[in-house]
Amino acid sequence: MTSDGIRTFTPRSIISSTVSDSHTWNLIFMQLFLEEMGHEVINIGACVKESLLVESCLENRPDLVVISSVNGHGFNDAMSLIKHFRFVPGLERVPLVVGGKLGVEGVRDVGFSRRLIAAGFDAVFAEDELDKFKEFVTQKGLRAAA
Ligand code: B12
Repeated sequence: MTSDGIRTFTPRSIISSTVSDSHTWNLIFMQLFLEEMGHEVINIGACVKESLLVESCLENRPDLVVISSVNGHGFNDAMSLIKHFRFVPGLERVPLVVGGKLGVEGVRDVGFSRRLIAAGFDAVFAEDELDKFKEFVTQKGLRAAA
């Protein structure tokens, strides 16, 4: 609540890479991007084991979880992650998205999005789809409101 009596909402996001991915600037970029939208961001970094991501989500109860990967193994790592993640009690419905350079064929998707969504992700974004990501965040009601 502000001094004017206006209710405030600060969405909390967790940003994580996948277990095999050691790139970090993508994570920093996504952190700043979400902070600009008013999010409190917990960036748990690169080469994150599935168990660490699960623990962090259970502890911090995020409004949104963003997985970012650019090393080319993103699709496979994300498929492995989602099979585990969605079966953890309490994490069945937390909004979870993945994006970046998910394969080794540039922006070519070859069914990645469809398969990741069928497996339990709420949305999948190509590296150049930041506008679409912003729209997703807004539609979910996850823009900070003063
Ligand atoms: C710097 C760099 C490294 C550094 C990383 C240092 C660090 N601290 O991060 C080092 C040298 C360590 C490195 C290592 C490797 N790298 Co490298 N690396 C790069 C490089 C040159 C730049 C990446 C970068 O920092 N970009 C700046 C950030 C801000 O941009 P970004 O990562 O692209 O993220 C943007 C988008 O992808 C998008 N995005 C990302 N995540 C998400 C999530 C969502 C939800 C959304 C909406 C958008 C989104 O938004 C961001 C802003 O636009 C790229 C080539 C390139 N020009 O992209 C290769 C590149 C990513 N690397 C590559 C590879 C293969 C590797 C290695 C596997 C090489 C090797 N054989 O060892 C290893 C990785 C090992 C591992 N275990 O992961 C490949 C990946 C291949 C692919 N995906 O097709 C690339 C594309 C080079 C290439 N053309 O082959 N790398």
